[in-house]
Amino acid sequence: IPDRKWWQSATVYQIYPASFKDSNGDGVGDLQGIISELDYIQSIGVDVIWICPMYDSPQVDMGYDISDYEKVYPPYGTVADMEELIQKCHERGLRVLLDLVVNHTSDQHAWFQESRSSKDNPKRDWYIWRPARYVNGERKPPNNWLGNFMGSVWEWDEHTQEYYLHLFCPEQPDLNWENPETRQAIYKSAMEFWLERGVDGFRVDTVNMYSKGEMLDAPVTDPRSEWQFAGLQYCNGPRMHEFLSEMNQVLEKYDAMTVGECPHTPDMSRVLKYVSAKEKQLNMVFQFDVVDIGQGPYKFQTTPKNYTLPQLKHAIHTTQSLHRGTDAWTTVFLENHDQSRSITRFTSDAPEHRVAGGKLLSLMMTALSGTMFIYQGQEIGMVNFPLEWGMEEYKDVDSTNYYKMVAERTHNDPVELEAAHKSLQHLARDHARVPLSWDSTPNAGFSASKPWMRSLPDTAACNARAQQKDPSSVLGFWKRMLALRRQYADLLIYGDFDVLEKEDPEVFYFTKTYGTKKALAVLNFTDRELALRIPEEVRDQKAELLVSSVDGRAGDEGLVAWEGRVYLLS
Ligand code: TEU
Repeated sequence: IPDRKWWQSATVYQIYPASFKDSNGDGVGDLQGIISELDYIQSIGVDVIWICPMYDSPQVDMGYDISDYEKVYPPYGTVADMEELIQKCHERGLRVLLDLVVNHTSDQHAWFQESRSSKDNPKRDWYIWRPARYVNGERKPPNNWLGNFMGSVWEWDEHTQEYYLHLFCPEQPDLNWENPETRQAIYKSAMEFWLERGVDGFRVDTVNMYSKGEMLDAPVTDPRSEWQFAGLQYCNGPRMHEFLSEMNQVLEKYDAMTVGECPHTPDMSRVLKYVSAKEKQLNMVFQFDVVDIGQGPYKFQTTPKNYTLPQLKHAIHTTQSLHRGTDAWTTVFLENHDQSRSITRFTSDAPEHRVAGGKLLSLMMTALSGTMFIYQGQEIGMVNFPLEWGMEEYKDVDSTNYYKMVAERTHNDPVELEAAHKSLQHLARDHARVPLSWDSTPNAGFSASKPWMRSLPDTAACNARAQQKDPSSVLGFWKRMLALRRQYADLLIYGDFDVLEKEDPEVFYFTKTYGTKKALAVLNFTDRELALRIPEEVRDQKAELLVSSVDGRAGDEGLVAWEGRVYLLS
């Protein structure tokens, strides 16, 4: 089929450099660590690696606060190490994506240092500065928007007596995309510098936040707070498509691929406009329907695990529908560095179920259409922190700021603090950021010394080296499924998705259709045995078992706990 693109059938492996592999024993992962494990990465059966920010940074938000796009964070290595990594990947046919973080920089970036130095500095307008408003003589920020990491999105600057905008930490001031000079500087420094060095594309951070619109007050949804959720206002602003068209001209010169992060976008026609091929904006996006499941606008104020299987089906249906009858493309992912572990969230991390849960989710994902993304550790079935771990193990600013906010708001009410801790046990970004469990030696074989984050204790039950030798492991199953996905690409990667039995709370049934070919997935989302029931719509067809997530199944017997199957229908 001539108009298929290489990135459509690709599987991308996401690497978090701080926690992948430490080659020099300082407790922090690094680029040479990644280079040393390219055999491992390739053995999974992936085609592309995406490296989370490895740029120079004060690390207030783990590298999403960049102080120099053209330098590497010294504990990770150098630009020369990056060149070596890109070359070694290309030699083996692996492509390389970098994280493009250009909604904001670090406050330590030279651009912001100049911008904040005086009101008439030529770079003043490269960031978003506004005067205060005064209410009853009291100084107030320009609007009531809540930042992603708690508190106002506005920071007062004593020196020049104005506020600047930061949708994330105060140390992450937002760039002013309205200024054409700023945009040119971004393209040159953050994009062309690395495209010239051979990178194959970008995962584009917070890509729908560049155009801020009018910045009016957000409606009050949390009466306890002065600051209100404003995601629906600062995402998808009026000039987004114009900015992305311009950015795409740079990308096109290098034939670079893009996957944009697209939070707070319930309107599917907006999503479609970003990823429709004829619009020439982005190749694909990460929608949040699945990972935000069960959450309102306030992530940690949600009771953990309060979602139902019908909700999960609906969320998956939403993202899968994007490419149906359109010229758009979609993505498949359950984890990344901002999400807790999928086995814990969507199945069960109890010792007797975690392997089955990991395989069930692997089978589900590999049967969905779109470009597939696997996050480091997911391939071996890593799970969330043990419940005994205290607050001192949570290092992420998203987690610690939330906990601090609850402490302040409730004057350290132990019940409220316990609830906050519980919520973090389920949803904190920290769970994804622990060192990868390589083997069962100290520090999980990640580093020769104490790692920057504590490694998981259960390395005997879950580590990469043991699973590499064991075809019945979660890793063994991923390898098998990725090969099968390639073999049945028409159905599994490009097929049309339909949910059957939408309201069934225990079993997820879906079909994939491509021309006259058809497959049926049957997934038991409970920890109990269930009788096999084939939905009426497909009951009169011959079903041949293609694969089960449990070894040795014939296909006509009941489903064991967390078992998933794919049948070919004819
Ligand atoms: O995330 C942006 C984002 O919209 C969220 O997923 C965010 O992590 C969440 O609101 C926090 O609860 C991206 C990066 O993936 C994230 O790691 C960065 O912290 C953020 O941008 C700022 O660059």
